[in-house]
Parts: sequence; C-alpha cells; structure tokens
Amino acid sequence: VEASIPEPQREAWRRNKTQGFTDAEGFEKEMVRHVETTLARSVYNCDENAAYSATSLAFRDRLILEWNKTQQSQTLKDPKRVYYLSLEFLMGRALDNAMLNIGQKDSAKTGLSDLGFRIEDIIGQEHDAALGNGGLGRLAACFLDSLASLNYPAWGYGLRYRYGIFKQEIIDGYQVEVPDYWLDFNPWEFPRHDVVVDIQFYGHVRKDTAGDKAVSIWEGGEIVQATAYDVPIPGYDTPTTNNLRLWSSKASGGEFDFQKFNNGDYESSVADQQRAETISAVLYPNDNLERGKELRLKQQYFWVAASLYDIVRRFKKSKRDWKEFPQQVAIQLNDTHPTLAIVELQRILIDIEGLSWDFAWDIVTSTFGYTNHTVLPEALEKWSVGLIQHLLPRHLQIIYDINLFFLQTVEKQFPNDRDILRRVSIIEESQPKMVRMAFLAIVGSHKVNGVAELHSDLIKTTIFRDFVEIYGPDKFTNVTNGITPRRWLHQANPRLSELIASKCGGKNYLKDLNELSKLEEFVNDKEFRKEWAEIKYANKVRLAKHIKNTTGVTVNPSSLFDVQVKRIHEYKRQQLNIFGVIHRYLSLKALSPAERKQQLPRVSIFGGKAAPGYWMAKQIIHLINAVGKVVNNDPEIGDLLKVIFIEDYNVSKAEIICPASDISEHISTAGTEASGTSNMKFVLNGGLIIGTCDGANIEITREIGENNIFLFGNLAEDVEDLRHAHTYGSHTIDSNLEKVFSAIEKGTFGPSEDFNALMAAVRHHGDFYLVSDDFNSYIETHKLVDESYRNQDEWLAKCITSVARMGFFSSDRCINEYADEIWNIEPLVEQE
Ligand code: GL7
Repeated sequence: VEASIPEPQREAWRRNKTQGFTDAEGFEKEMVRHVETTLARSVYNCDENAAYSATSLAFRDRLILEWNKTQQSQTLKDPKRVYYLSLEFLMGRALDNAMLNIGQKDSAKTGLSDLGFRIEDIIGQEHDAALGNGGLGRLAACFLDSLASLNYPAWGYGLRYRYGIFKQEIIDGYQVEVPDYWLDFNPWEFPRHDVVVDIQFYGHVRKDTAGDKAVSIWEGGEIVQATAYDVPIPGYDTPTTNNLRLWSSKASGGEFDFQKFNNGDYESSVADQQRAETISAVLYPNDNLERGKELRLKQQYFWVAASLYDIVRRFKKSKRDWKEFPQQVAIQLNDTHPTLAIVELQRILIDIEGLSWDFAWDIVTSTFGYTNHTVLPEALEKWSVGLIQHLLPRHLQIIYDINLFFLQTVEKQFPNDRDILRRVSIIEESQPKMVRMAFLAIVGSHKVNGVAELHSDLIKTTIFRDFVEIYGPDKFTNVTNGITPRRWLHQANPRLSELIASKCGGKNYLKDLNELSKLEEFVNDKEFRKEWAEIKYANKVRLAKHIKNTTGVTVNPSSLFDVQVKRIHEYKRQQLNIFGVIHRYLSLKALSPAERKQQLPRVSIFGGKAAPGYWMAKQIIHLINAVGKVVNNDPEIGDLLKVIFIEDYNVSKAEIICPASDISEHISTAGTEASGTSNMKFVLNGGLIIGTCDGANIEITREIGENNIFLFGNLAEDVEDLRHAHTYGSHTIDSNLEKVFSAIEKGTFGPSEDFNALMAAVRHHGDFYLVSDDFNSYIETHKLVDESYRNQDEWLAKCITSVARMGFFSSDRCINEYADEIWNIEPLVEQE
C-alpha cells in the first residue's frame, strides 16, 4: 500500500512546505542550525571541518527539495528514462559544484564570511568521492552533470564502494598505496533502508513444467541484500535534480542471521555479514586491465541484478504492456562491466514474467546500448565458463542459448564459412572455455558505439570486424567523448570563466559551449590578451604553491609548465616523456653557462596512479622521482628545469592543475588511447597540447586547427608494420635515446638496475609502444614548443583561438547525440 496523506490533511502539508534558502541570510540560518543541532556544536567549537559539514548539509537540503520535485514530476509524466550503468563514477567534490549549479555560491560566500570563514577553505575540506580509476569513471560523472543540466530523465546506477581508489603516497620515490576510507562523513548520500533487493548467488537450476510449458527454477545458494544509497545530481541553472543510485551489500536478514545467533553461533553469523559486505567493499584499482577475479564478477552481478530489479519494478508501476518496455526504458552499458544485465533481463522476462524467448529477446535487444572504451586486448573482459556456471548457473544456460540462436543466424547468413562461427562465438573454445563479454554485449544491444572517431573506426575494422559483416554498419556508431564545462571551466577556473562571460554575452556559454566562438573576435585585442595572460599566470602561481606545500620544491611560475597527468600506463608513455626530460637535462648540461642563459625555463609536471599490481608502471614512477631528485638539486640547472611528481592525482587536484598548464602531453602510441578526455580539459583552460594522432587529439586538431597543436609521431596505420619490423627485422634504437640510456646506466639517477626493465622493454622486448620510433619526432616537436612559447603574443593567440573552437567537446553535445541516436529520449521540463 502506498503511504500517502489523505486530501483533507494535505492542506497542513502545503502550509508547512519546506522552503529552500535563496540568499546569504537564508543560508546563514540553515548553516547555523546545522552546526547547533545536527552537529551538536556551537560558536565555541566550530572548526573548518564542522563548517564544511554544516554548509554541505544546508546545500543537501536544498538539493533534495529539487530532487523530490524532479522525481515526482517524472513519476507523474512517466516519460522514457535512460539508465546509465557504470561500475565507476569519479565524482570528485560535490559542494562547489552544488553551489554553482543551483546558483547560490555568492550567498554561501557572503554567509560564510559573515560567520568567520573563507569559502575556499571550506570547499577544500571535502574529501573527493573517488569511485573510479580514470577517464571511464570521470566520463560517467560528466555525463550525469550533462543529463541533469539538459533536463533528461536519467538515473545513474553504480556500486557504493566503502573504499574508493587508493590514496597514493610517494615514499623514497616509490608509490605506496593507502586505503581511502571516504564514508566517515558523507553528507551527499541518502540511505534508503526501504529500498532493498535480495540478490541470489550459486545454487542450481531445476527443470519443471507449468501447464504445458517447460520452466527453469533457480534455487538454493545464498542471498545477499542490496541497499540503495541515493546521491542527488543537480543540473546547472535548472531545477532538474537527477538521481545516482549506488548499491551497498550486506547479509540478507538485516544485521545478522538471528537463527544462527539464537543457536549460539554468534561468530559465524558475524562472519556471514562480513563476507556479504565484502562485495561492495572495494573498487578494483585497474585501469584498462581485467583480471578475472571471482569477487569482481560478484560485484558485477550484484549491482546489475539490483539495478534491473529497480528498473523493472518502476516500469511495472505503470501497468503497461511488456512490449512498451523499450519505449519507456533505455539502458546504456558503460563498457562490458554491466553486460550481465542483458542476461538478467532475459531471465526476468522468461523465467519470472513468463514471456516467450523471442518476445523477451526483442525487448532486451531494443533496450540496451553498449559503449566500448578500449581496444587493448588485456582490457577486454572474459569470464571462464566454469566460474559463471558456479556463481550464476541459470545465467550460463541463457548465455548458451543466446549464443546458439545467434550462431544459427550467422550460419544461415554465411553457410560455407565455418571459421566465422568460431571467430564470433560468445563462447571462446579455449582451455578453459571463456565467455567473451564484448561479443555478448554486441549481440544483446541495438547500438554499439566507440568514444572518438579513430577509435570507432578501429573497432569496426579490427576487434568487431565480423560483427559489422553480420549486422551491417548501422549498428555501429561513434559518439566522441566530451567534458562538462561547468566543472572543468567555471568551477576549476573561475577567473577565466568570468573573463569569457564578459566577452560572450554572459554565462550562457556554459549551457551552449559553441558560444565560445565569440572569443575569436578578441584574439588580437591587447587588453583582453593581457587579462588572459594574467589569469594563466595566477593559476600557475596557485599550482606552484601546491607544489611547494606538497613537495618542498620551488618552481618559478614564469617557466613553461609542461604537464602529463593521467593513470600511469606503458601505452600512455610517461616513459617517453621522462626519457625526453633526461634528454633535455643532458642537453642543458652540455651547454656553456652563457648558452644556458638563453634557454627557456621549464617545469615538467607528472601525476598519476599506477595499478598496485602493475610493476612496470611503478618503475616509471620511480624513474620520474629519481630524475627529479637529481635535476631539482643541480645548481648548474637552477630554474631551467624542474621535474615534479604530484602525489595522489585525483579530480580535485586536476581542477588546480588543468588551469595552470602551458602545454600538456597526450602522447599515447597511435591507436591505443580510445579518446582521452583530459586533452579537452587542458585546451578548454587555455593550454596547448603536444600529442600523437590518437583518440580525440585528432578531432581536437580538426576543430582548433593544426597550427594550434603540436602533433608528432607515427600514425596508427603504421604501428603494426613497425612492431613486426622490431620483432623480425633489425631494430636500431634512436641515437638520442641511446644517450639517455647511457646516462641512466652510468648511474646518473641512482643505481641503474632499478631502471633496467624500462630500457630493456625498448631495446630487447620489441619496443611494443614505439618509444624509440617516436623519440626523435618527440624531441624535435618539443623544440618547436619552446620556440613558439618565446613569442608570447603568438602563443596567446593560439590559446585563445583554441578555446574559442572547443564548443564541440562539451559533454552536452555528446549526451544530446546519445539521446537522439541511441536512447531516443526527450528532455522533461518540470512544471510547478
Ligand atoms: C577509457 C580510455 O582508455 C580513454 O581513452 C577514454 O577517454 C575513456 C572514456 O571513454 O575510457 N577506457 C578504459 O577502459 N578506461 C578509460 O579511461 C579505463
């Protein structure tokens, strides 16, 4: 029974309706009330952390009022909704974003100042919500911002990890991982203890008949309970406030099994509890790598089953016919991690709702869309048949049936081709047999998309080629990634945002990023350029302070700031960067003091985490730190070169780093980085980039013009031949790179054994990432960067022109494309 207040008593509710604050005075009242009641503190013991807590609670109250209205309006109108299923949502901080999106930052600033605090200090108290590894998780967060800002009826579904991505400490130049326990105090979530779902694992399948129908009953095994935690997602300058629902696991039956407890088995009932809680305990810290761990598969099914139960329950409330399901529901699979949702929906429809296979399968395939985020083979998910059989016996049967029907249609289409059946089978006939999740995702979806043009072309011609033959090219499409200009410009770079607003007719450009094009008029405006340069300098000063506070190293803000921040990965080639830095160091050392005076000072800034089990990535971090230690203390070098490793790179640090870069590095081996998204963040903040012809760099070049970007290196189409030549031909290493290696071998940066593996990968193991092939072009291009930077007028013109042409890279454009071409959903504008 729905608990609802009878009409005669509703008047009392209307009279007492909660009003959200709309000015500084209103904010102050709420803030003080939370300090004095919710937090049980007072004017005598309110530190910055308490002030942060109370401020957040005041804003959370505002958000939840809008959230309620949005949800009510969606329930009433019952439009088609999109559900974004992602194992990662890398949200970062919420307070500043909430203030800006609902347009109350000034109220908070004045209010906090009246009460004795500086708003920046309060914002700085917040712990990042770091439920993601890198680009894939941050993309999901940008998408949520755009979905709400564009008024789409949308929900995110994810896992509420107790531990997000680990905190990185650098000790003696090495990465050390520390757990990130972030839930101590999290004002941004609402536990929904009434929204719980029982999730089944293990057990067996019994065949039975119901009337004349054969039915499968999945029984036995164990039950784990999923509890919903809701995070409100405010849109920018709109009342729409969407929901991110994160599931948390605990043992079924509440606190612990009372049966066992009453039987005197207290310990084992607590152990059960802990085992169940393990499912949502920790985010797997791998980026672009899958390791096939049973607990990871448990996480996937737990999250997918709870989300689908919720989605189906919501659909059933409307009492519509099942055939309308795809007209009401679109589900997007963020990579293959939620692919079991395809199987789970088919199971619900045939085993529980009693639909026929074909009718059900039609619904399933019309509902799902699948986004592929990588072509790296080590990242493509496969699960052993045995593991799925053990954990999800009914699902394995359904996977086999899906595969059977699929292969039958392929066989009809290609009657004389046995090999294609082997190639496209969802089951890989290896030892042990494996389920290829990407293939299952393609077969179960109506659209498959890549995340940048080159990437979408590559998946069609390489890993998914056969499927293009089978389904035709229309099933495959491209949606180039984007970023939200609210967080990545307005919030991260408030002064630049102001300056742009003053030239673009106000802040509307934050809602329609193409309006940035108005800046082109001012490229040659002296006054404007001067202000632009001052803002960049101030942002560099801010970063220099952070570097000083965290590393003790002083960097000169007038130097060229050269930044590479992202997960550490051989394919992203931080090793190429640090070898280039060593080359620069050696070149500077070879100059006379007089010649040195002519050189342009540079700061090479690195940041990023290595997966704890990725040994090579950890060696790269060690080399960067070892080089920094020598170079930063070399009196001959002084300000001419500094090498900085920023510890624990995360979203809130990115917000300080992106606005402060002059040039940033996006230098993956061509064809390996599906898109990249930090490239967009840096350019949007008035930095230039040095990069390879890879991922979204290519489209950035197309938009901003090739004179405004420093491209280098081999092209994707040549990579295979080069690799082949390394292995089967003679492989000579670039002579400048050899000089770098000799310096390392001489012990210039400490015992060289530490770095042997990095050099051996190039010299003796086929140089898979083409470090040597691209080295010369890389250092020559860096010389062009230096030259170009010397002419500040031209440099500024490049930066401003680039920003003016970045409109395409808004995640709003990207979400509109998904909405039109994949989800078929419309915005829902709320009425009062
Ligand atoms: C990634 C890609 O590596 C990255 O290039 C892309 O920008 C991002 C979002 O589409 O997705 N794929 C992937 O597996 N991870 C990524 O960041 C972890």
